[in-house]
Amino acid sequence: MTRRALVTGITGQDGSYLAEQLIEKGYEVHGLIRRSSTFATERIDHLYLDSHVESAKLFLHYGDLADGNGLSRLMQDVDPHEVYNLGAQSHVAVSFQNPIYTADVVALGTLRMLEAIRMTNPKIRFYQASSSEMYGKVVETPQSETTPFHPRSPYAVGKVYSFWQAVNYREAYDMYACSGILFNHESPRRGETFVTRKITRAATRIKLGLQRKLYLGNLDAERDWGFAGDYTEAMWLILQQDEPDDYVIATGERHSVREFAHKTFELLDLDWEKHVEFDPRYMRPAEVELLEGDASKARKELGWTPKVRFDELVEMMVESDLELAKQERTLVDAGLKSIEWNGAGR
Ligand code: NAP
Ligand code: G4F
Repeated sequence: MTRRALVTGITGQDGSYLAEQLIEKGYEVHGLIRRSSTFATERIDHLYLDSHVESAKLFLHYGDLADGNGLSRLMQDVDPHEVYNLGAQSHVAVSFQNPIYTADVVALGTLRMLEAIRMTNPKIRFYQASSSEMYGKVVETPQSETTPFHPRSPYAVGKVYSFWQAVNYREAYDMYACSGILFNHESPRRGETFVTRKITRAATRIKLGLQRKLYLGNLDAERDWGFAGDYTEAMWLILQQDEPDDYVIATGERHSVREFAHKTFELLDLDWEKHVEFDPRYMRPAEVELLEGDASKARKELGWTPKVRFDELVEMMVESDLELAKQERTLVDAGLKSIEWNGAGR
């Protein structure tokens, strides 16, 4: 029997890796997408075209986590075996600017999904994209499943709400609802306003004379950065267990934003201090200073380990963005594109 998965946030970084992996495993994948005036399916377009997944099925449906009726209808139409709730306004800094919208999507959106499942078929397995941001002002290091939460942004508060809704639906209605508490994970598909991709995009453009400066905020913040493709494998594993549970997914290694910038520019034979400038606009009203995860439960119970480590992750992102910058340079040299000189405000 073909298994069906419904993925919210399928056009995002994680959604694209997860969709690829589910299709490879033989799933029929259904994705929720938002209507916009331009196409936003760049990260998943290849799934229609790759010959090795020719026989697989990917179906996209318009909807929004803010529209509960639409979610219920979709749940009935798709009748999935597994639901992965990855959709979110996922940018922490933006959540300070749009707190109510963020709460609607990140917090109530999860509740709408859980209700749609409960009313349609409570046997559906549900994965919630929980976040290490929930640990916020950390009370211990490393952080594990037993570490108390202290969220530091509207986004993180919304994620804590969703985490507890998933626990409550598990306990109250015996539903298979789980959270992966994922620490930061990156890739060449990472959104360009998150700090790692912002750095690799800028450094490679600087290398090719397409940009002069990179403006950043807090260089001292430390994160436990892994590779998104490894982390989406963990999402699937979490839904394959006999009993539903919550798991921390992390590498157990932390590095500062400064180290990430240093490593990136070093790979390009550039001195990062000559190109990086401080811009107070990127400071947050409340900061999460450090995150480092203890994924020993996932290692023991899921058999999950991260394959890609920090150095390899930075190399992978630099290599991919250098290719993009070369393509851009060709267009500029041919007079088909003008140069955006700096990255301020992005
Ligand atoms: P992302 O690249 O920002 O993707 C977010 C996805 O959510 C996009 O597909 C976006 O659609 C969709 N979305 C936004 N608002 C929506 C709405 N109102 N209704 C339906 N869909 C909506 O995020 P990601 O890095 O892949 O992360 C996936 C999930 O994991 C998110 O929930 C994030 O909060 C969580 N998480 C991420 C990390 C990390 O380090 N990446 C760590 C822990 C947890 P559009 O393409 O139309 O914008
Ligand atoms: O890359 P970031 O924006 O990621 P952040 O805030 O850690 O959130 C990401 O990871 C979470 C998991 O822990 C996810 F839940 C969330 O959805 C998202 O994917 O910022 C990382 C650090 C922060 O401390 C920030 O203050 O980098 C610092 N930073 C310094 N300069 C910057 C910048 N961040 C951004 N985005 N842009 C800057 O110029």
